Amino acid sequence: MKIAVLGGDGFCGWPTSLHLSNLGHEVHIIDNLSRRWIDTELGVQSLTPMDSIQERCRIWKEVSGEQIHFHLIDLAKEYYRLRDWLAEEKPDAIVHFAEQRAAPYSMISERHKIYTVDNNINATHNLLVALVETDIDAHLLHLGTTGVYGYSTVGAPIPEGYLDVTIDTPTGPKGMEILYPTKPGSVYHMTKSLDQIMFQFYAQNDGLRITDLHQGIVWGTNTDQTKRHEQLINRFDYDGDYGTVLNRFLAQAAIGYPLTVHGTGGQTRAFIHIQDTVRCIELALRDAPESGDRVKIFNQMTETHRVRDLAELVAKITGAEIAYLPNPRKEAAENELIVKNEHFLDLGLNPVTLQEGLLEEVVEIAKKYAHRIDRSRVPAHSAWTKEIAHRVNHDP
Ligand code: NAD
Ligand code: USQ
Repeated sequence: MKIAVLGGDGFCGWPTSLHLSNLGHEVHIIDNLSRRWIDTELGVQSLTPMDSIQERCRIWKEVSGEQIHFHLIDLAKEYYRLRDWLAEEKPDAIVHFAEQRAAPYSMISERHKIYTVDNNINATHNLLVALVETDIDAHLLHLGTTGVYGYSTVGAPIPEGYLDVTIDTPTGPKGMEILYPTKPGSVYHMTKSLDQIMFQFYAQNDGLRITDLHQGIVWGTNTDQTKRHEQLINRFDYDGDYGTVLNRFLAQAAIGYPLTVHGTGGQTRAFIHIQDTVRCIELALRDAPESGDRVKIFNQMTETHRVRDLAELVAKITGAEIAYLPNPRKEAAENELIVKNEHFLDLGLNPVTLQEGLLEEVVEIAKKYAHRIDRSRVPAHSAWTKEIAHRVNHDP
């Protein structure tokens, strides 16, 4: 297939591009490199040294013989370039990673809230309009988040996107299926909730073929393909805005920084290893919906863990200390979480688990590049409300 990977320079997009190229697909990365500019804005860098996207593609050609094409396009701001590119190249499938993905970044200030909404909503909507205008019938796979469900689920398992409900009507109770009600916990998660409505509309109105993957927190660094050359190494965010919890703990352990647990660490979240992310994309590409189908929604996660349990696990492996800090976020202090993921298991996913020693591999990566960590960029400063900001920054 000819596959466009939107956001293919990012943490999930780069290993996905390599994985799909390795399977023999013709891969085109579209990216505006905004994530690299955000590193500059924040004064941070990936723990792992990342080459330019052009250099990464050159090395991949040397290693594999396969060409990955790169196109510098801003999906949110350059609608006509995007439309013309799609009309000319006519990809069979489009994998859409190209959004501002950090919840803390989306809550830093009014500018960051507005940027996140403008960028994410316009990128997704421009893409949908361009698909309608060009009539190319490509299968669109979007990376959504398990966070759209919220974390107050009264202990009931979260289904894959849709909820069966019974409603009282004058002629008696009637059953119907609805999109699972969203309860986003940040401006970033709110944009993913809005994406869902746009997908529902364009699938129903224009017959677009869409799969929305509700992905958990991705951990790990490398995949089979990124390991093939030092310069193919994946991005690894450790800073307080972009670093996700498990990878942050691993980087912190590598420099002897007490593990930064927010609150009691009673938050339970869904997780998936980066190797399984790329495999899930491959599986979902093979299971495309037909025109006229409802949006397919898969929960792309393999395990759930409580934050303090992860901290204890990392502390046990590495000897790190744990620090329980005031929580800069507005979120439930403790929650249960059960997430259904039968779709991917049925399609043949054989998940990588935390217990398989892979944690140690990541610890080794964190140790190898520990000299690149700026300790002052480890704490998370972005607070969800002015009151929380006051409490976090002024209370002893
Ligand atoms: P990332 O920030 O590393 O990569 C996103 C890429 O998209 C970057 O290269 C960026 O430059 C590009 N991009 C952003 N806006 C763009 C625009 N307007 N035009 C063109 N390119 C643009 O993020 P990631 O961790 O790879 O996440 C990818 C997707 O997966 C996101 O949509 C995110 O919401 C979702 N996701 C990520 C995780 C995770 O733990 N990393 C978990 C669940 C879901
Ligand atoms: N946390 C800590 N200490 C830290 C960092 C985080 O205790 O140093 C806690 C947070 O308070 C939160 C949990 O760990 O309760 C998860 O935080 P996170 O930053 O790892 O994940 P999150 O903000 O939810 O966002 C990440 C990705 C996002 C994706 C989402 C999937 O950045 O793109 O959509 O995971 S999900 O969590 O399912 O919504």
